[in-house]
Amino acid sequence: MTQHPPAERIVVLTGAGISKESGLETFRDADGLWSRHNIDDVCTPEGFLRDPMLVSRFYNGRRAELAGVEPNAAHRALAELEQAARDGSWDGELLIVTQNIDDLHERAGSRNVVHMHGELRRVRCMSCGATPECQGDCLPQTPCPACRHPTLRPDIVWFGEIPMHMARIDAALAACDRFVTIGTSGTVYPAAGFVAQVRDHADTLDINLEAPAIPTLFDRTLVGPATRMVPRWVA
Ligand code: BV8
Repeated sequence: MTQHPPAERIVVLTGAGISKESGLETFRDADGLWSRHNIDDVCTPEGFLRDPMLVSRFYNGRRAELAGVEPNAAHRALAELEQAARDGSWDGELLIVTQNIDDLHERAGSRNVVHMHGELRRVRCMSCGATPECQGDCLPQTPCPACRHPTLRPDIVWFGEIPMHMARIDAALAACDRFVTIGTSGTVYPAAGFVAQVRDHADTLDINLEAPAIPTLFDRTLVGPATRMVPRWVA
C-alpha cells in the first residue's frame, strides 16, 4: 500500500526564548548571556584555542544550570503534538529544529529533534572524533573516554563553524507546508534564513514575546510568552 504523505508537515525552529520561562538565559535580551560574555571569547573556535579553560567554564556553568531546570508548557505542547502524530490522532508530521543546546525538548518527550548548534550534554574529542555524553564538568585536561587524549571540546557549533544536520534540515524545509519559529531573534544564520527558504511553499508563523524585526517575513505572528502562546497554537 503506498504511504500517503501526512496531511501536514510542520517544521518548528526554536531559539533560546522557548527555554527562558524554564529559567535558562537567552543571548540578546537585556539580561542575556551576551551582556556578560564576549562572543569572540566564548563562542568561536579562536576563543577556545586562545583560552580553553575560559570556554570550558562557560559551558560547564550552563550545563550545571541545565541540571536545575525543567521543560515548560511550550516544550510539553510540542511533545504532545508529536505524540499525537505517533498515536495517529493527528495526521501530521513534526520536526523540531533547535538552535538551543539544552535538552529540554527531549526531557519534555520530543523525539524528532535536531540540534543544529550542538548539545551541552555532549563533548567532542578533537583527536578521535568521539562524542561522549558529559553530565558534569569537562576541562581541557579531561581525558577522552575513548582515546584517553586530553583533547575534548564542547560539542557545540561556534560562530564560523558549519551547523550540524544541514542536509536533513534543508530536506525538511523543502517538504514542509507549515513553518513556525518560537523564541528566536532571527539574527543568526543560517537559521535566520530558513523562513525565506520556505515562504513560497509553506504557511509561516512567528511566536515571540516581541513582534518580528521584519513582520512581512511571516504570514502570522503570535506575540506573547511561549508558555501561553505555544499551547494555544497547538490546541
Ligand atoms: C555558518 C552556540 C557557514 C551554542 C551559537 C554576516 C551576515 C550574515 C551572516 C554572517 C555574517 N557574518 C558571519 C555570519 C555567519 C554567522 C552569523 O549568522 N552571524 C550573525 C551574528 C550575523 N553564523 C555562523 O557563523 C554559523 N555558521 O554560517 O557557517 C555555513 C552555513 C550553512 C551551511 C554551511 C556553512 C554558526 C552559527 C552558530 C553560532 N553558535 N551558539 C550556544 O552557545 O548556545 S549562536 C547563538 O545564537 C545560539 O545558538 C542561539 O541559539 C542563537 C540564536 O539566538 P536565539 O536563540 O534567537 O536567542 P536570542 O537571545 O538572540 O533571542 C531570544 C528571543 O526569544 C528574542 O527574540 C526574545 O524576544 C524571545 N523571548 C524571550 N523570552 C521569551 C521569548 N519568546 C517567547 N517567550 C518568551 N518567554
